[in-house]
Amino acid sequence: EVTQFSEQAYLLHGHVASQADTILSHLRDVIKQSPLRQFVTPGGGKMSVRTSSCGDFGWITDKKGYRYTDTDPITKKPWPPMPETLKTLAEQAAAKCGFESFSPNACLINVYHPGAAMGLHQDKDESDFSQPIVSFSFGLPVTFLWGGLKRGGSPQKVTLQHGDVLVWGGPDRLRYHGVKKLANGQHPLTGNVRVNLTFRVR
Ligand code: MD5
Ligand code: FE
Repeated sequence: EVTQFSEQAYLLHGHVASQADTILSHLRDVIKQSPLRQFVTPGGGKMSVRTSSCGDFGWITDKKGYRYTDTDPITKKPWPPMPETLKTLAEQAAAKCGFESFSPNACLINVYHPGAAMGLHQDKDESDFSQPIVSFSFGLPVTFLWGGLKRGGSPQKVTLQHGDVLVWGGPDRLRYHGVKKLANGQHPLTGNVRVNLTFRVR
């Protein structure tokens, strides 16, 4: 089942639920090599989500700003490779929504514990906004906030559940979005967390 929010914004309900076990085991392998960490934003605040990356590039933030790097600032080594299965699944989801030539080179891994949230923001640290973003959600459900192209106004609320996939491109690529504070809960595959992957072209 597909919900189309807008011209080029889609929610594929439960699309990767049947592959969750495989995907999560790849992620465990990645975070053994590049551990989850809480980044500090340029403003000095510690992010509530725990983050790592895989692929040719990883997204980071520190006092100097938001950017992509080819090495993990903790390990000083290249980010772990993006597991081929994950890359293929992201490309297939994008193709389903009309983005036939999507080939992500960065996968951001965000782990939300109860109380973690992400304020309204735009994903604009990439160089080519004609490339879509594909997101996979696992574990606990969360309320996703879907805003406009400018700050202000009240965003629409959408529940993202285990196995859900978002594909966001074209004019919708630069919408403000965020997630509400994660509520306590337990999920059979992830325990008390939500895992979100975003596949991007840096
Ligand atoms: C999440 N993660 O559910 C979201 C899913 C992030 C982030 O926002 O930056 O890690 S990403 C959904 C998304 C991507 C690109 C554009 C838009 C939404 N949008 O315009 O609404 O944890
Ligand atoms: Fe985002």
